[in-house]
Parts: sequence; C-alpha cells; structure tokens
Amino acid sequence: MPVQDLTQLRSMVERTVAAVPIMDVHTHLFSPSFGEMLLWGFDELVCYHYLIAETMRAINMPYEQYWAMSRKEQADLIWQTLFIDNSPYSEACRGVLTVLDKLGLDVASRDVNSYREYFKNVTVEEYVDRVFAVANLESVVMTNDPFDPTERIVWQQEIASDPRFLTALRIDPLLIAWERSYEQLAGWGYGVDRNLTAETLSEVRRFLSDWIKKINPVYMAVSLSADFVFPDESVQAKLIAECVLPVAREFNIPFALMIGVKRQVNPGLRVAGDGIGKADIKAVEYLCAHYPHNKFLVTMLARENQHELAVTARKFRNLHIFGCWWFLNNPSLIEEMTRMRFELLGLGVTPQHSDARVLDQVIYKWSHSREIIGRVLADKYCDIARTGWQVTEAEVRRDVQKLFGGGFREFLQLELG
Ligand code: FIX
Ligand code: ZN
Repeated sequence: MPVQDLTQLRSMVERTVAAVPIMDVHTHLFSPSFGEMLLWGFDELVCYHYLIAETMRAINMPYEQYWAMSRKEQADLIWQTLFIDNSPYSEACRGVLTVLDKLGLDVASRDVNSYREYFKNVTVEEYVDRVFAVANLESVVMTNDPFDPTERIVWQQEIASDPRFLTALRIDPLLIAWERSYEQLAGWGYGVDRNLTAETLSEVRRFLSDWIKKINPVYMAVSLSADFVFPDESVQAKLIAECVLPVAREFNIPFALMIGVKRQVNPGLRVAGDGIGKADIKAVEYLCAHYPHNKFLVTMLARENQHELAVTARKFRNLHIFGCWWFLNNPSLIEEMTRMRFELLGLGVTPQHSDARVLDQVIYKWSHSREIIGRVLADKYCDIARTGWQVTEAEVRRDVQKLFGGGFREFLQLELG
C-alpha cells in the first residue's frame, strides 16, 4: 500500500482540528446570569492583567496611580503604551489583535473608538453566542468560588443556567487561608473550630457536599503554591486528606490541583502580581499512588515541571493532566509541551485550556492554540503515515474530539470505586 499523500493528510488534520468544537476545561468566565462578573468588550480585553504587568514595566507610573484610573483610562494607557509606543507582538498583545480581526474589525485602522462602538451595539447574550461561534466552543468550565461574596449572592437566587457554562468548585480560601475561612464557615452555620477536631472535619465535609449538591461542579479545584508538599502535618494537608478527597470520592468528581504559583511577588500589581516557582512532583506521585480511588486533574505552572508531570501521568490511570497554564500559554511553550505530551501520552491528555478571564479572549486563545496543536498533531500523523499506516479522517476526528474535551469527559465518568 503506497504511503498516503502527506500534504493532503496534513491539510485534513488541520481542517479537522479547526472544525471540532472545544470543551474549555478551565476559565474564569461566567454565564450572563452572573451579571457584572462576566467581563467582556474592548476595555476589559485590553485591561487583562497580563497587559497590566507588561504596561507597568514599560512606564514609570506609581501602581496606585494606575489603579485610581477609570477602566477606559486604563485601557487607553495600555493601548498607547503597548500597541502604539511599542509594537504589540507579545502573546497577550497579539491576542487582542486576533480578537479584533476575528470579529471583523479593522485592525489596521487602530481606531479604538470604532472598536468601542462595536461593543455598544451588541447585548451580552448576543455576544456570548457570537464568541462561542467564532471560537467554535462547545462549553466552558467556570471557576466558582463559594467564598466570593458577589458569587454567593448569585447562587442564592434562581439563576437561568446556560448549559454551555459548566461549574467548578474552587476552594482556595479553605485550603490556603483556613485561619480566616473557618470563621466564614462558622458564620454560615457550620460547626467548625480553628482546630481540626473530628467535628470540624465533618462539618467541612458537609460544607463541600452542600456546595457540590448546589452547583453540580465537574471538579473541585485549588491553586497551590510552588512549595506544596503532601503528605504533611499542615492544616492544608489534613483538610485535603480528611475532607476534600473523601468528598470528591463520594461524588466521583476529580480534585484539580494547579500547582506552582508564587503569590504576590509584586503586591503593587494586585491580580497581575503573582509569580512562578518550580514545584515538587513528589506530592502528585504520592496523592495518585495513595488515593487510587480518587481522580486527580493536574496542571503545573513551571516549564521545569512539565516533563516529570507527563511521565507521572504515564504511571497512574487516576491522573489526567491538562493545559499550558498561565505563563506557559505562549506559542513556543505550547508547542514544546504538546509535542512532549503527545509523544509520551498519545491521546491521554487534555492539551489546552484557555484560562480566559474576559469572554473575548477565548477567540484568540483557542485560535492560537488550535493552530499549534493542529501543526503538532499533523506531524504525528505524518510520522506514522510514513510507515505505511493509513490515517483516516474519521479516526482523526475521533482523536481530536478526545483531545478537545472527550477524553476529559471520559475521565469525569471514570469509576475507580
Ligand atoms: O489560579 C488560577 O486559576 C490562575 O489561572 C489565575 O489565578 C491567574 O490569575 C490567571 O488567570 C492565569 O491565566
Ligand atoms: Zn485560572
């Protein structure tokens, strides 16, 4: 059997990657029912915290002066600094241009007023539909924080659920700020004390169960610092072992660990002030090995952790790794990580998530990542086609659907007893 035409194969793969709708497994987006919590439009897009950090190192302005500005003033400053006074080829800047272009706006005009005018003439509901269509999204997973007072108010009302917006129960305050969160739990009627007594641990489990029943999350998640260790004598480790993991197993939902942040290395930058640290893979190995009935979703922030994380994923069927997170969500690192993961894990990985905070961003984050994932995937199929293996379009579609959410959903359904 002759080797199939590799040029035709490559274009079929890239066409299929473009055509398959995506489940975006981690975002900070909200459905329109959450009101102002859903960020969208030109000024929010330009004021993404990645661009705040890039702007504040390019100009010598006191941080508080920036934070005192209006959203429009902030956007005008960022636009002038990063797009006009400097060429906007950083990934976060390029992303803004990709969004404007994919929406059919005239990027060459650099006419900010026309961009703002576009958003004045669309409702948020219309815009959600438009963005999902342009980005070819099937669904997004929100980040739902029961400790966020604004979000709590929304959940106390009957909200119109949008099936495209799935939930995730985010429990950072519980695990990284117990000395404050236990008082909140007590105020909400949970019989907890600062000391992790049997009663307190039972009530924390009840709190988690109550919220799982209320919001039906696809997973529970936490962002952990680079110095996360487990097992450990810490309050954090005890809450994970005695509360999070038993409840996650009871409801058969994964525990998502996002490991490697160094919080507020520059507090003046506020939400843009977090840094990065290499974490210890031993904690992931221990959790997967000692809790075989629990499922773990893991993404790590340091480039140096990526190879060992992929190798660890080869060892445990209860570990599913995902995304090129945060400072890794750049073309050069997405390509490096995706090649390595496809070579080590085949289809057993969810290669990307957007982490979008502003609705518009899914347009660029997925346009850029589809291009890279498609290129890498085409290389992989060409490699096997050169041996005489016949690659069919149906199998490529099956594979891409798995990478773009199907494998993730299979992991969610996995029963480990
Ligand atoms: O912890 C997280 O979910 C991080 O993704 C965010 O805290 C971070 O600010 C972000 O949006 C990165 O893209
Ligand atoms: Zn995030």
